[in-house]
This record gives sequence, structure tokens and C-alpha cells, in this order.
Amino acid sequence: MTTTTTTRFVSVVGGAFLGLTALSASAATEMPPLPDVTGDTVKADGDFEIKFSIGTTESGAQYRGLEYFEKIVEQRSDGHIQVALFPGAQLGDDRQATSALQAGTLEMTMPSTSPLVNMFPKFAVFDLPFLFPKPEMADAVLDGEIGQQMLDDASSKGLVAIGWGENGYRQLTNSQHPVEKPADLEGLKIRTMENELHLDIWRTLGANPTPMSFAELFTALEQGVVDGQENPWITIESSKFNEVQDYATETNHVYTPFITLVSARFWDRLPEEYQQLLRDAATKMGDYQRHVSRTLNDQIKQDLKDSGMQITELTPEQVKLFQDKLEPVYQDWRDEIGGELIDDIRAQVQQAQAQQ
Ligand code: KDG
Repeated sequence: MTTTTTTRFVSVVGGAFLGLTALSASAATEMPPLPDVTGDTVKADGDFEIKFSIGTTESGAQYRGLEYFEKIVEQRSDGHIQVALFPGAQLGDDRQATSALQAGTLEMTMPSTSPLVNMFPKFAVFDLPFLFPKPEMADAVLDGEIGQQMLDDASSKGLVAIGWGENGYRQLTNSQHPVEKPADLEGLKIRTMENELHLDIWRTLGANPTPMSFAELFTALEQGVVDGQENPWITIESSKFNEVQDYATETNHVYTPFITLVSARFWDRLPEEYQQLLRDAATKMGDYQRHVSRTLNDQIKQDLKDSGMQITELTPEQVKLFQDKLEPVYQDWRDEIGGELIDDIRAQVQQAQAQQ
């Protein structure tokens, strides 16, 4: 990969990017106009329909990315491929939608990697706490050899993996009290994704974690089944968690990627030209999603504060308390994930930090 994500994206939509920044500063969380579609019309045989399912709502950055994907694919296939979007887990949560792809009853989905660790154990590397200090470092790994190898590995079991997107840096929220140090987590029931490493993180920090599908989360928070949860600011707002959670702590404790998956049964029916079109569109969707979520991140945090949420911004010393308490997790999960993969990613991150 020669160009970084940022330069790749900016070269495509310079004008709109500027529009994006101006918009986010003024109209809170209003989504920016979709970039223009670039690239020639792709000619191939056949007409196809894609049902594309995700778990987050249509007011999030993930859905905005899907709208760009839809625009690219329909325009560049001259309408021979039609894309229908299904947000809010209408067609199932991450695991259910992925199974539907394997069964051939659904064409595309974009889950977080965390709920799929049971299928692809190496995905757990992304659940290690504080692995990526900056989002660009995640981009470098995901858009580099390691990311490509993981897409190749995930192109199995009835699935074809064609790109990455951004769920983002996860923040803790709860309904009980401010959390400034690990000891404040004592006795708090925290919902996590269905992922053993995340359960380990919150047990190690002293909380009482419970795994649950994203599709059930809002109701569980509203009914007090759990006291808290953790997700990126844009998901906290787009899922209205601030309506049932008074406190948040900016922990940035894990960076979660999305992975773009296609049903192998559907993929094998597509002419090669259309397969390449979906790959191109998936890359552009992922880059755009990253830009939308990063550009709106601070504005959304401000919106949540304005909505009455008490947000604790940790000092570097306070962050270190969480990092030190979680360091043993790296040793505990080294064999399960693979020491070489962890070391390769940490080396890449350290190199990037040294160049800053
Ligand atoms: O489909 C939505 C999920 O991918 C995503 O939001 C996962 O971060 C997630 C969570 O907390 O479940």
C-alpha cells in the first residue's frame, strides 16, 4: 500500500472534505453530503440485488459509509446491481447476519471483529486494550500486510472479506456514578460484546461484566439489567444511550474495526468485473466511514455533554492506571492470539510513534 488512508481519501473528494469540516462544527452530527463517485462504468453480464445488513442505526457513521457504497455500486454498474440497506439489526445482529451470509440468505454485512472471534480467533488481537494510541496506526495495520492477511484468512467458511471500516475507540458509560479510576468500577454490571477478551478486560478492572448482543443493549440499559456499556461516542449518540446513561468516561480502551463481508455463494455468482467493483467500493466506503466518524467525534462528544451527560476526561496519569491494571491481559492472551502477530503490530505502532 503506497498511500495512507488520509491522502487516498482527500485526493478523491477534496472539496466535499472541506464541506465536511465546516458542517460538523455548525449543525451537530448532521451527516455530510456523500462524495461524488469516481471511476468508469463497469460492464458485465447479469442483474443482481444486494441486501446489506448492519447493527448500528441509520444515524451513525457506519450507515453513512453504506450509503456511499450503495451510490458507488449502483452508479458504476449502471443500475445492474441494486443495493438495499438494513440498519439497526433488522436482519439480525453481527453473528446472525454473518450466519445468514454463510447460508446464502443475505448478501452482505459489516460486523465488528469482536463478536466473530469464535470463528476467527486472530481477530482477538484487535480487542487487546490500548493497542492503537492513534487511529492512523490502526489504519496502517489494517491497510497493510497484516490487514490483508486477515482478510484472506476471513475469506473462508462461506464468507469473502473485502475491506475494513471503523467502529472506533470505545468509551465507558454507566447510570450509577462517575468513573475516574479502576476502583470506581467495583460492583458495576457492564455489558460487553460477546467476546471473552472483553469480559477479561472488565473482570481485570474489577467490574462485573456480562456478554450481550448489541441488538438487546438499549433495552437492557433502560431496564437496569446492566448498569453500563462501552462503545464509540458516535454509537452512544446514534443509539441514544445517553438517554439511559448519565455518566461517561473517555477511556479509549479499545479500537474496534468493522470488517466488510460478502456471502461466498453470492460472490461466486458475480462476474469478476463486479467482484472488483465491490472491492473498490468497500475500500472507498471504509475510508469515508473513518473520515466521517473522526471528523464528527469531538462534535458528538460535545453534543452528549450538551444533552446533560457527565463526561469524565481522564488525565494521562489516570489513563495509565487503567493501562497498568490491564497489562497482564497481553500475557494471558498471547498464546490464544499468537505472540508473533501481537509483536508485529506492537512493533509497527512503536515505529509509527517514533516517527511522530
Ligand atoms: O452491528 C453493530 C455492531 O457491530 C457494533 O456496534 C458492535 O460495538 C459493538 C457492540 O458494542 O456490540
